[in-house]
Amino acid sequence: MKTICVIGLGYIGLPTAAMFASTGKFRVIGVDINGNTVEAIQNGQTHLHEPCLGEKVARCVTQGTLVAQSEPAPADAFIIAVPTPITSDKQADLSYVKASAETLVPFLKPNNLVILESTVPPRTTQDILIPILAKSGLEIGRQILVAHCPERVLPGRICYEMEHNSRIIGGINDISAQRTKQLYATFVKGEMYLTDATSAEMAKLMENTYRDVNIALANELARISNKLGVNVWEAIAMANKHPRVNLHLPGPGVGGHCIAVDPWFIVEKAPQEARLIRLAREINDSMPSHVALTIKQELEGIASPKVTLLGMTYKANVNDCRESPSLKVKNILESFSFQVAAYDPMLRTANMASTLEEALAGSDLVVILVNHDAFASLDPAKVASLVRNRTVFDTKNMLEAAAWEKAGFKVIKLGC
Ligand code: SAJ
Repeated sequence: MKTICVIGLGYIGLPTAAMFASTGKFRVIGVDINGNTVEAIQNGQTHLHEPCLGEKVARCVTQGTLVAQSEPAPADAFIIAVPTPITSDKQADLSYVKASAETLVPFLKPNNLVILESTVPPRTTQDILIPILAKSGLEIGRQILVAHCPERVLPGRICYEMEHNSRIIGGINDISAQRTKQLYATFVKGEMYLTDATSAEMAKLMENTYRDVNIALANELARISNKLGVNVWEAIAMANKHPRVNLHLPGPGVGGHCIAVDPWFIVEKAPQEARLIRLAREINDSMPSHVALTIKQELEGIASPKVTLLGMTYKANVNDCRESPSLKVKNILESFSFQVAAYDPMLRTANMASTLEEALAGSDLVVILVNHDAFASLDPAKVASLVRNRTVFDTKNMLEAAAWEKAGFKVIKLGC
């Protein structure tokens, strides 16, 4: 049986390890520097809220096909799936990628395959990964095969998409790409497209940049529509009836660890040329303050106002707060000295209301920041009975305005 060593047991590494382990064809060693993560997985548990992942991990650990530990071990293939955040000056922080590559050098042996899954700026595989692996003294491209195989799965649907999405496989040479394809073919049902490592890095960044620029366009259209008295949601729905139009939707900003980050990796490599990409980032980053200023305007004249923010995660139906626009809205409102109550059915943290009732009690403005399924069943009459002032600001167009107006609410929608 072949052994795969997966470095990094986060949102991508753990599901990847579990998918390989579930095939029954491999012994998978998951490695993480976080002792709590390792311990949880050793006990068959996972800290990630993803459909099917928990039971998959538990089953693999019980069957012995997946083990977790804090150091790498000899293996046939190594997969690096560690975070690549950005620094405060919007440069890719590759320290985790570099450190992971360094830790596996002592374990490399001829005929090994090393795959980088982390999202990285173009040329990282060639210019950073290969020189580190070369410290093994083995010939890269012949004795050690190397590929960049970017992950493309959507949080909330990770297990399904990992199996069914197509994949881009960027080998440093043809044999590296072929070997990587063979490995992933053990569980991937989607097409696999072979290319070189740098093109694969660029293609991954282009996917998220496409979405970021499209959302920035939607956010700009929302602000224009607001000025012109147009309902942006209806206008976008109608424009999207055109067979070649697919406008994305406005909102309080773009969060998550991917779309709000990855476009900067292109800007970093080509700052003069990446003008639209940079502007889109700036537009999306300006949305939390636009939302906060709309709230401030609405509360003018109310002494010591209380605002209730519904939804603190970066998007619907996940429990992930990274780069969440809601947190930025909350911080800005607190800087205005407003009383801010935050509630999220997906999260339980100390600085948030533990019940919806507590968050709504005595509120002057209720703001929907995330379209969690749970909010679709909010009862306007019940909310009306708890708040002080009946005003609701819907940044995700999820509330049925007529029902709320019937319960006495003033309904404000972003982009209307
Ligand atoms: N958002 C909008 N308007 C929209 C769509 C999204 O404001 O029309 C916001 C969301 O609320 C959220 C942010 O954008 O704050 C990002 O959410 P998302 O669902 O668009 O994307 P992620 O970050 O969860 O996952 C993306 C996916 N990329 C693409 O769809 C091209 C996923 O497939 C990638 O694997 C993932 O990034 C990644 O890891 O790179």
